[in-house]
Amino acid sequence: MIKRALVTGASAGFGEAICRQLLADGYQVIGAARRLEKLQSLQKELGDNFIPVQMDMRSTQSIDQALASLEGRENQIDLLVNNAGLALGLDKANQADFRDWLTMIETNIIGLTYLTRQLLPSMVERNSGLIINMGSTAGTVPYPGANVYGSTKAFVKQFSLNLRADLAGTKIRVTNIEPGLCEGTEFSTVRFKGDEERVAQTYAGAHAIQAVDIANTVSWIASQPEHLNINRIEIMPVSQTFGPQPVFRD
Ligand code: 8X3
Repeated sequence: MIKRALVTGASAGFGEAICRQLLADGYQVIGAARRLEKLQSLQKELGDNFIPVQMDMRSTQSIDQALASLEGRENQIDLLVNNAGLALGLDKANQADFRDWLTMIETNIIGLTYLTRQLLPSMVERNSGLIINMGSTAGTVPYPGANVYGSTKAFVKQFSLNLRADLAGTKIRVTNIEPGLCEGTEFSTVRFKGDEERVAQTYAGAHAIQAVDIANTVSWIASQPEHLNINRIEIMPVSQTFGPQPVFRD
């Protein structure tokens, strides 16, 4: 039987690359994102095994509507890739825009947990499923300006591990992917609110992770034998290590 995946944040970046890879792996892929027209033009390229669905992760109502439009397919998701998420700003906590914090919490935490909660019962009922959450090295390694972004990803990591605890005794698997510095996606353009010069400065010479690297990782996790659970997988470019030097000030 054909396997079915649901990928959030599917209209660009990691999500789009993950959709392409899963289609190549033989999945039927439901691609969810806010920008329906981008998904529709992807469908023209990718074919009917790619099913676009409009979903705004900041709205539980939008998630409900999206799932209701899937005509029962939502009850047979073999692979949920909770990829949608964002970072906004790199200001210190005393200067950050609280609305940015809220947007990150709503998307990275509330949207992700709500969608997962909606899909879990059918997975448990079928005693089958794989959930891959998009965490970040920022969920483990603090750095200046990561404040709420890093904290949301720490939540995603611990939520993934706690899901494993709740799902003990079932065949459902959960993995947290924790990428470090990534380039070539909208992530940094969004973070720096369109300031392409700042994006270029951030990634100059980094030879950072590419979306296709993460898509390959998802594909590898999903192809592991059913008795194995990859709990966490942390990935950095070779050029990145563990945070900046401390700043001393008299
Ligand atoms: C993205 C990794 O290092 O830009 O989650 O925070 S980093």
